[in-house]
Amino acid sequence: MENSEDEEDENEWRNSFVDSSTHSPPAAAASGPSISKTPVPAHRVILHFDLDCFYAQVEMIRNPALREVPLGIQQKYIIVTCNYVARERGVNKLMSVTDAKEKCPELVLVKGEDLTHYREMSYKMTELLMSYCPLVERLGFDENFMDVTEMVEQRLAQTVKFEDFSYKGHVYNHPSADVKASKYPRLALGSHIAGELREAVHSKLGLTGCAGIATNKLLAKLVSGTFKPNQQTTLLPENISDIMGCLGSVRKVPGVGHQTAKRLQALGLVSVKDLQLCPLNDLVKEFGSPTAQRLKNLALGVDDSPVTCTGAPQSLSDEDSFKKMSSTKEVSEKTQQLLSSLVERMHKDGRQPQTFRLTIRKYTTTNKWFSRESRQCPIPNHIGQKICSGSSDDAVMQLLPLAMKLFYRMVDYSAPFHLTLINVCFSNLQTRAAAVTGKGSITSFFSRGTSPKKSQTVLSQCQHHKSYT
Ligand code: TTP
Ligand code: MG
Repeated sequence: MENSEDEEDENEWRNSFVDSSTHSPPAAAASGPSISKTPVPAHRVILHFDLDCFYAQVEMIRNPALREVPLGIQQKYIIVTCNYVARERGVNKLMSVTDAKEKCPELVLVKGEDLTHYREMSYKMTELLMSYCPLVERLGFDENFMDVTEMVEQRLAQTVKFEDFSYKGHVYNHPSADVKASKYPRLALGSHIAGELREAVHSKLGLTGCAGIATNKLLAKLVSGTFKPNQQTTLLPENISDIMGCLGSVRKVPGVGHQTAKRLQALGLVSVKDLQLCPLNDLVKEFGSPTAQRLKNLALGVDDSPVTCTGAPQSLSDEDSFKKMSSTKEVSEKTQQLLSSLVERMHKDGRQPQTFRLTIRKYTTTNKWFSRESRQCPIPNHIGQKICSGSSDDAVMQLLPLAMKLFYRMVDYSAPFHLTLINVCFSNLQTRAAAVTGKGSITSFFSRGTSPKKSQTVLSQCQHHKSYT
């Protein structure tokens, strides 16, 4: 089963650093440093965390016997990830099951279509990071950015002698022992904070991962995977051009998606170097000024975009794809099944959904993956209340006819039809009740079971931090 939440694009499973030319960038990101209107602290220290072989780690925690064997996580016919034992034997992420078995016949496969455990662990990770510093932004399920500038400034004020310590972990393009912490002391302190956080994630959640330490999100993300698994790397300002140059194709730059890369190619710009050297005016003609500047900045490793506190998702959804569904009976059964798990998750969330949306994908030979169609309707209050109160079976039985009505508006069921996907989604999630019960706020989403008082503190810190971005 494939699930998606608002934080994840429905077609791409990761949506931050969205394709620069197809989405309007945030104001701060749109402008280059020279024309930026929002003040950005001069010396930011940004961390990027990326967990190792995430789904496989979760399965290995659930069943430690899997640690010793090559393990692949299977969704349909694809290995979405595999542990590092399997990687040593030639298995890679996104290999077909057939190819993976050929490379490594002893590969153990675990089905990874139900995301419940991955989602739970993913939010635990974000919640743990937020307990150290509230400025945390999620990127997909296993990546988080963190702006630790303030933590660093506090430590800086208390640090007397930098001679006593060096960088923690690797320093990009340097033997780290050779780099003195007195050189870029903020980054050095950031590397120690990253080390402590990775240690906390390991001791409290049992997870290992990589971290990147740099002066902005783009660079922190790029540098974090330099040494894998379970290592960390700091990027010094003097090595920014090295790391950007190493990328080669523009497509490797986070923020340059498929569409942008195609348009850049049409201008003869294929490599990061091409983009760096291209006159800004040529880019402005094709993309308009803000996006042109943003692209140019990205190619140079400049990224003023703030780390934005991730709130609870704006919607919850669940979906499944299949080769062929062609009867209303199957549609009704599948929709009921999807609704059951979605209603359960919505109940745990605590907010009351106001809108229900049904999305289907019809099979077409020309446009196999991008022909989604949706219809939505309001959810009557009495059904919304059933979801909140935990009368899940009742809620599902009353939602199902609504869903089928939406389906009939999209599909003429008197003629043959061929569906390949169904998605059910609750949106417009109301937190009004939350104010009274303490459930359903952004922070209660992360910290269920903690006192509302503590949640509010974290949230107000979060808002406070946001104000400088
Ligand atoms: P990644 O961080 O790309 O991969 P990973 O954490 O498994 O491995 P690495 O050690 O190289 O970081 O993705 C995180 C999880 O997202 C991954 O465990 C499985 C899932 N995933 C998908 O569902 N679809 C995909 O296309 C990819 C690449 C990953
Ligand atoms: Mg990962």
